Amino acid sequence: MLDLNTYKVETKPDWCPGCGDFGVLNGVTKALAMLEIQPKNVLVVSGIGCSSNLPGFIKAYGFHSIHGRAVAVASGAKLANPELNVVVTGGDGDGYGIGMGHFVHAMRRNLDITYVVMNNQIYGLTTGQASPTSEKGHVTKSTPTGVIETPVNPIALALVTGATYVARGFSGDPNHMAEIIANGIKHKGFALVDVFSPCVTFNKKNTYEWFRERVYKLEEADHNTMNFEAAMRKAHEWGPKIPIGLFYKTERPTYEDEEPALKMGPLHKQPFPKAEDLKPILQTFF
Ligand SMILES: Cc1ncc(C[n+]2csc(CCOP(=O)(O)OP(=O)(O)O)c2C)c(N)n1
Ligand code: SF4
Ligand SMILES: [Mg+2]
Repeated sequence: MLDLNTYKVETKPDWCPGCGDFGVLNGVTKALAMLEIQPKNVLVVSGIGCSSNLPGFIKAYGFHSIHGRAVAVASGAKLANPELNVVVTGGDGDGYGIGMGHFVHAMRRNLDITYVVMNNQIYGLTTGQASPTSEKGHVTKSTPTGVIETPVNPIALALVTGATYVARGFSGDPNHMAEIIANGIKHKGFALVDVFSPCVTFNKKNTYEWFRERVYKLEEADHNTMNFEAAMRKAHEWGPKIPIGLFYKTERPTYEDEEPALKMGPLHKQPFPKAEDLKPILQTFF
């Protein structure tokens, strides 16, 4: 295991004291250290949100992109250099709202990236509007009489869309989360790690205490992570008992494996086409 200081930067996180995202930063850092991945071999990509500030707080390549586009940027980076470990970090609004299209298509493509979503069931950065995962009835700044929509179920969605590693962590248990993230990074294919990461300022409903009373670990519940139907049943458990841990893991070829343009190696190692080689291609546009 590498020293955690390997990934330390001078910039201090600007999150509110107690924000669940501290636990996620800790979990991602520990996962990289456990896998002994050097900062030069990691790219952390985010969108916009409190959670999306994370790449600024970790020593690695980073790309703080635009709202909802983190997975698209990460997909491009992975295709340009499949040797990079690409980790996407962002929020529930970023990934399951405005970024939903990219999220779904990256899963069906089975790109080899790891997506860690700090799911606080609220828009934190914009000061407390309902997000796609806010629970029905939740009174927020944008829903003064309570949310009337059914929330997105990211675990069930990931399962039906083709993610090959589907897991959930909790900021209150960063060591367990680090294991799950490390296994997600090790996994060859799209890994979703949805994390309950409480917003202590704007979500007074889904707090650390609320989760502590409810979460239990699938690893301790005799759950078969290779059984799709069992995973789907667990994905729908939401009430007095809520599972965390690995729901499902399977294997199929990644997008990078099957992309013809990558058969000759990573794009960044292929010779850049000469101007005269591009001419016949450009001619086809006239
Ligand atoms: C195109 C666009 N639309 C809206 C916004 C405003 N905006 C910034 S962050 C955000 C939501 C953040 O919520 P989430 O992704 O859950 O992150 P959190 O702050 O909760 O960590 C919104 C709506 C924006 N920056 N860009
Ligand atoms: S507003 Fe919420 S999500 Fe944003 S830093 Fe504060 S506690 Fe975290
Ligand atoms: Mg959020």
